[in-house]
Amino acid sequence: MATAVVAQYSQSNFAGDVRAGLLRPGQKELPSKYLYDEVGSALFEVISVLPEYGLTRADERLLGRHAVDIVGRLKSHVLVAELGSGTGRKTRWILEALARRQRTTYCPIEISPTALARCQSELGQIEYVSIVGFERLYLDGLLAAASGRRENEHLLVLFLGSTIGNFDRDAGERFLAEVRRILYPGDAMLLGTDLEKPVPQLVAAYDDSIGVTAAFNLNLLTRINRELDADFDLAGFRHEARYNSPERRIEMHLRSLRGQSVTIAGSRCTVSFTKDETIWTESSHKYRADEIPAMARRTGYRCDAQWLDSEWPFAENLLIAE
Ligand code: AVJ
Repeated sequence: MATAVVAQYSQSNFAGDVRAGLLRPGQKELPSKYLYDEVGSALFEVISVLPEYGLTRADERLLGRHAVDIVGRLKSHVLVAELGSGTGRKTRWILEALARRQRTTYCPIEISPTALARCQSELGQIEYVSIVGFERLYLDGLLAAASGRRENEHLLVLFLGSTIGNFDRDAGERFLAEVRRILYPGDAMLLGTDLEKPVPQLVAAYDDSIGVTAAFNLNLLTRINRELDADFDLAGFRHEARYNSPERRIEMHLRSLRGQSVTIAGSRCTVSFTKDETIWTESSHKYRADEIPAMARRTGYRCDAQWLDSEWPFAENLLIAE
């Protein structure tokens, strides 16, 4: 049905974040949100269908199987806001289940304009669903979407795909608490979390045999070259996925294969790398099913229900704001 996009302005500071992350003492890092430019978002779509990467399929399987049960646990009249919708493919199940009960407004919140456009065309045709997209960072977008809620409309926040795993554990909890401050008691959040599994399986999921994840990671350097007028030599860096057991997370790094220096004109800096030094580009934390209800309680929710996939350990968690 109706679709619209609200407010497009650049909300983040790529040049400044690159400069800060590469000049900091110790481990160099880049924020993982910058992986998702047009090419990065397209590569992630490919990753999500790789045989080694079962996460997205597990998420979608759970939503497909349990959408009716999930929706049945919500109050009537919900406004749906999705954090990092991507192309919105998995969300169809939830929207269709909701639209069977009532007219529904869906607000995808997404920093990638191409992903947002795809989401709007993918989901724009569902009867009784109107889409209002927000090209914003998560909390800004959620505030904006929540301000459009009608009286006695409850919010359902979708945070799928284990995107929460990109935050460190503490920051993930702080984020849940910040979302909670925007919610009213009785509002809901559907949280997808990837669960622990054998390390070789996890490493393969983030270092696939045909190199799509490697391209996804290295694309960040081409993006810096293009948008910030830098001279990274792509052949001088290699993708690496490692499991950090104490932290229970996969880390993606880009390893410098030799001593080298790189000039990033748009960030007004030159960065030097020693041989084998890495740039840490992403973390993907893994959870135990029983730690989610505990996280929920600490951040102002109760975990009303949890659905688990048996093929690829993954949990869909329905949190209700207390
Ligand atoms: C989209 C954040 C869930 O962490 O598994 C996939 C991103 N990175 N392969 C993840 C990703 C490398 C993905 N999330």
